[in-house]
Formats: sequence, structure tokens, C-alpha cells
Amino acid sequence: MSGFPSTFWWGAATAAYQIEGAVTADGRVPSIWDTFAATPGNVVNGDTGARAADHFHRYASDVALMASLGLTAYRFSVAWPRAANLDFYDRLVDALLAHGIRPVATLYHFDLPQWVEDAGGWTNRDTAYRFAEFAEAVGARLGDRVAMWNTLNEPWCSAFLGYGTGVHAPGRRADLFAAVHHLLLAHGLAVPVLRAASPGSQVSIALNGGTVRAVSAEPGDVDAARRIDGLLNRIFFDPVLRGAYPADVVADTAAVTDWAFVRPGDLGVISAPLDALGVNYYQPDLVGAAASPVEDGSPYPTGGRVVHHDLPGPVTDMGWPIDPTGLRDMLLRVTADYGPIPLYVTENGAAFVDTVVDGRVRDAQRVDYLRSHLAAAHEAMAAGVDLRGYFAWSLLDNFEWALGYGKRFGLVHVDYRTFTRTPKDSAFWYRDVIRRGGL
Ligand code: GBH
Repeated sequence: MSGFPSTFWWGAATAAYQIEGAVTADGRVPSIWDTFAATPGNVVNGDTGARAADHFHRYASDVALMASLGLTAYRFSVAWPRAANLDFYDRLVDALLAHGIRPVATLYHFDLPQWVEDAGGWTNRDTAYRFAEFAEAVGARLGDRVAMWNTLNEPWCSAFLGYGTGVHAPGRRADLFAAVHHLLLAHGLAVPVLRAASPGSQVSIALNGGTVRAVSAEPGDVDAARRIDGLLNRIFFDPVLRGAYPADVVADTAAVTDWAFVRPGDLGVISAPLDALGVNYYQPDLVGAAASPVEDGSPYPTGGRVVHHDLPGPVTDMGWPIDPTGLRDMLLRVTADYGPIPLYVTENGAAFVDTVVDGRVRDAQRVDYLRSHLAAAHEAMAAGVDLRGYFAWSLLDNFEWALGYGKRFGLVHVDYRTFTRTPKDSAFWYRDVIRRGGL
């Protein structure tokens, strides 16, 4: 069926705190997720990342496993709390290159050092400058070998969940829009630093792209979709790619923030040209107007004017609807509104209840999910989207943040007592897709 270009990057993605464990090894300092997870009630079952998938000790066999699946790229994150000793990443990158796998490094995937949070975290402007220093240290150490950099992963989660709802670390209610701005400033400051340290590689950012749809064509519902699209997507895409915050978002949020933290020159820094753009896609969001103000528990400060509707049809173990047209539409929209720029799907995947039976995990639902989403990505390419690669989330079952180890996103099953890896049927299916160069 659908062939992909021979240059296409076939990848899988992970994040440091979700897989590494070894939280005190090599001088690693505590992160906000160590603190948050240690506080009862924050993470399901009291789970923490203390052992995770033990990848820190098992990286060599994990890289061999990636090679056996035929991956041509691997997206991992570098833990800022390990800044004092980056030896682990040095070994990881060398192992990847030895197996012909492109290293794609993300510099921030939710794991702020606790000492940075204690100084104000992302609500403090200084954090952006501390991040640029970290980027410089990582660039100096790995810049000769990393193929692509993502400055940040999903700053929406860091700001709206970390400083809004408090479902993510640090779980502190504060001016989440200050956090948005300082995250974006951190990104912008890191771009030239990484370019200087790593002239042969690409510099990018991984944003979550959620396709927001109105429940009807009624003006109130269309306006609800505009608000949520503004707060989920445009609040990040616009400053990074157009150098301005969307005027409607600034107006919509006037009751909760004055945006006084935006200083002259910041948007020029934030909109430093990129080589590529990463989009993480999981599910669409269906929204409409609220008849009377509602408190829906969503992370969006919309004054209760918006209702989030359930979509009909199947859902994953996260309760997220399965709709690959949302990925196609997101890629088309990003290209139309912000392109032309090379795109990568930096995360896409699904959690299901996976069990090992006679050494095998029959995750047919994940195969369907991945197949339909790759087909949707291919459709977007046929319509002119410059998509250069795809990273399945995730290589391994891992610590699913506030939901702990109960949600399994991996292509590879992890037994958390023995740390045994068992490639699921989806891993072998993905290997065959990569071998064929298409579906
Ligand atoms: C990603 O987050 C993370 O990068 C990754 O670490 C994580 O393991 C993976 O996905 C799976 O969760 O429903 O109102 O909250 C994705 C988180 C969830 C963020 C859906 C946007 C939609 C808005 N995304 N969310 S809302």
C-alpha cells in the first residue's frame, strides 16, 4: 500500500524519568518528579520513577533491541538533573551510532531539577537562562553526534498541568502563562546555543498538536473550539513560528494574566528559525459552548464557557478516543498555517491492557492504532505535507506520569519485577513496516 520515502526516519521515543530509574546514580540530583511522586496522592498506586524500566543499567541491551526492530532513529531525553555528569548519554549515543540509529535528543521532558523549582521554577524568568546553560553543557558533550535536537517536549503539559491543574509536577497553582512564556524563552535561548555546538544537526521543538473540533457549526461552538485551539496549539506554534502571541488568546486570558512578563525582544528570541518541527499527536478534542458556566476540571482557564464532549467510537486504556483523521488534519493544518517546514511526528501511540501469555503479547489494538495513524500520516504526505519521520510512543512500557505503571504505551512489554523485555506483536509489526518501507 503506502510507501514512504527511503529517507524516512523510523523511530520510537522515550523520556528520561519515564524509563531510566537510577535516580541517585552518577550524582543525579532530585527533580520535581521525584518530589511530586513521593507525595502521597499525586501518583496512582504511589508509583515513582525510582527504578522505572531500569534503562540506565540496561541501555546497551535496549539499544540492541532497537536495532533488532530496525529502528533508524531513537528519540530520548537528557535529564537536566544529570547535568553534572553526562557520561550515561555519551555511552547511549555511541551505542546508538554503533547500531546505525540516529540519536534524537530532547533537552526537557518534564524533569526540572528541584533546586530550579525551589528558585521559582518555570514561573521565574531566570529558569530560561539556567536552561540555556544546561543546553550549552549538553551541546558541548553530545553536539558532535546528535542528529536532531528537540529543545522542549510539550511545554503545554509543563505549564498547564504543572502550574495549572497541578496534575503534573510541581503541582503548584501559579501564573501558568508566565510558565508558558519562560518555557518558550528557554526554547528560544537554546536554539542558537545548540546550533553553535552542533552545526551538523537539526534544531527543533516537540509541541503537542491536538486537533480541536467544534461539536456543531453554531457560532458558540465554533468560538469554543477557537478558544481551546488557542490555548492548546496556537499559544505555542504562533510565538515559535510567527514571533507573536495570538491576539485572541491574549484577550481571552485578560482576566487571569496581564502578560507583563513578556519583555521587549523576547518574541524575537523565541522565534529563532528552526530546521524542523516536531508534533506529538494522540487524540482530537471535541468542544462546544457551555449553556451556563461550568467547572469541568479541564486545564483550560476559559471562565467555564467551554464543554469537552466525548467522541463516539473506541478509546484507548487512557480513555482517549482513537481518530487518525485528527493526525492527518493536524499535519495539514501545521503545514498550511506555519509551513513550509520539515515535520516529524515526534510521538504517537496508545496505551492498552497488555499481558504476556506464553511469551507473547497480542496487542492487535495497538497494531490497528499505529497502522491507521501511519496511513493518515501518509495521506497528509500525499497532500503535500513534508513529513520526514515518525516516532512511536513508546519504545518501552514506562512510568506514565500521574498514572504510574498501570498504563502501558510500549512496543515492548516491561515486567516491573524482573525488568524482562518482551517485544509485543506491535513491535514485530513495526519492524516489518520498516523493512518494507511502508504499510
Ligand atoms: C505525552 O503527553 C508525553 O510527552 C509523554 O511523556 C506521555 O507518556 C505520553 O504523551 C502519553 O501520555 O485532555 O485537556 O488534558 C501527552 C499528553 C494528553 C496532552 C492529552 C494533551 C489533551 C488536553 N497529552 N492532552 S486534555
